[in-house]
Amino acid sequence: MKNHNLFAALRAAFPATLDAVAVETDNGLNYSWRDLDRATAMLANLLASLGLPAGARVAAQVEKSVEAMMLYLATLRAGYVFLPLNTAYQSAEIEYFIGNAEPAVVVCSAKNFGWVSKIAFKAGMQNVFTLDDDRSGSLLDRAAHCSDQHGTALMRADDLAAIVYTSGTTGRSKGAMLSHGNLLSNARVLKDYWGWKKGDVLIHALPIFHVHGLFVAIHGALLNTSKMIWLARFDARLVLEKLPEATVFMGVPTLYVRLLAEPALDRETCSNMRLFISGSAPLLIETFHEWQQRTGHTILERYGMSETAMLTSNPYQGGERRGGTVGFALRGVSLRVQSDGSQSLPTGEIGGIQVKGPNVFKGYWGMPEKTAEEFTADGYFKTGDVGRIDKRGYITIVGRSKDLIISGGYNVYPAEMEGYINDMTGVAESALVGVPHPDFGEVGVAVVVLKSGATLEPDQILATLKSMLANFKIPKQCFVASELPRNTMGKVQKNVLREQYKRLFT
Ligand code: MLC
Ligand code: AMP
Repeated sequence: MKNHNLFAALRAAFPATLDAVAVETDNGLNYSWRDLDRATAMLANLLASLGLPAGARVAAQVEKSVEAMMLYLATLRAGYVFLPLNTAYQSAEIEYFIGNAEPAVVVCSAKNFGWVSKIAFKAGMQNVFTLDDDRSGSLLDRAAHCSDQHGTALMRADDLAAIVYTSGTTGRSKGAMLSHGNLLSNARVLKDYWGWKKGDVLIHALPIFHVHGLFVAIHGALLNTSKMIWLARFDARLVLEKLPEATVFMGVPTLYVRLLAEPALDRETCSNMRLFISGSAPLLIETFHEWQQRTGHTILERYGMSETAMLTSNPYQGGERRGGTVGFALRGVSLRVQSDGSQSLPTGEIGGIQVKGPNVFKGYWGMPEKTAEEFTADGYFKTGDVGRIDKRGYITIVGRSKDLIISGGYNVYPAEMEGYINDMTGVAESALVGVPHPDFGEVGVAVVVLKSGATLEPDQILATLKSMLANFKIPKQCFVASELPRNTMGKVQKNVLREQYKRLFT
């Protein structure tokens, strides 16, 4: 049987001599290709020594580090399923993910070991390790005793490689199950389409617990034998400092906005660069044009999802990169725009975007009914995004049918936040809406109606949310209102609230 393990393909792209630098960090460390090979073998051996069942999940909520990336690669190599978790998540959120995904291994930072291990042990898990961004922790201590030789587990294309939690289109967070075949096919298509070439150097400035930083960026660089300049976190000045040594940069729109705010950004700084890629949220046309003027480069915007990896892209060559559009469906991706009544719409008409292809996920972990709801009878996945295709084939995303706020590239799910607010003593009901924001693109604003006689202040509501939930989810403003606008059917009119607060930050 052919081995479809994604790691096998990435490993096959390592250079023949393994001495060259594969990853250079912002604190002066260099990791060679040999280091990646040996350390992933040691970590894979550690995982293999735990006697985990096939398909076991390895959950990681750790700060960004090269070792954290190695843990991901080692999980693939050993044939287990990686489950990345945003570092901002607090205990209620982690409890949900652990309860839902039932990982066999949990890796967390030392400072969180107390509460994370309590949750994990309560859920019956035995393997909780620590890993910090200074190369310390019990995971590395244990792996240090393991052999630095390890084969690559034999996988079918359909076997799971990762579970990525996303709010999806409805309900609570759902684990999108991505297979080795999903991820590898996408990585290969992007390698060709974005013209990755010998000598490319990628600035990796994104978090590695989401599709963009974990898959698009890392797979892109590794599959092309490209060095990564590894930044622990996005810092506009540091990116500017590194640009002259790099050729490829990937960012969410907020990163471009923040880079543009740096006076030192100019053509000279970007003269070595080949490609700037944006995605995960809409890139404003103003940002697109300003970038062109300041740097002489045209940002290439692409569109994707946790459930599908990348779906569309503006062309790298042989066509115009059109601002405000997300380009064309990638090779192998069938994309159509449908009406509410499931009719395919003619060119230019706006409707729901549906997709099919080798990159489209296997379903939501443990939720067969939810999975079935999100697919059409003929096998297309309903993205929850609304868009149109123009005469030339360019796809434009005009909105979302799913109630979702994308803030600085992170998803905030209004129903989840409203649930927490509604549970507070004194609250009758609430609505969370997304409004434009100059830095994050869009942010949440909460409108809360109190029960008669209650005296809750907006600051108290925000402070309570902050004590429970990931910081990026916290509404940037909260208002107490006497009622929520409703239509004749009694449904809350979020569009009215969006209109009312649209100039709050701009
Ligand atoms: C941080 N904050 C945010 C926020 N990030 N608020 C709203 N939205 C965000 N995205 C808030 C924090 O809560 C905190 O508030 C304050 O800002 C400072 O926090 P920080 O951690 O110091 O922020 P910073 O480091 O500046 O982070 C901003 C950022 C980060 C833009 C660098 O958000 C980021 O890395 N975003 C990228 C997300 C990403 O990779 N998405 C890809 C998803 S994959 P307070 O009040 O606590 O001080 C996907 C599929 C696809 O969508 O197509 O790619
Ligand atoms: P996630 O659930 O985090 O994977 O977010 C995926 C969602 O991000 C998509 O369904 C889109 O709504 C949005 N998205 C990703 N890329 C773009 C883009 N280039 N333009 C507009 N929206 C985007």
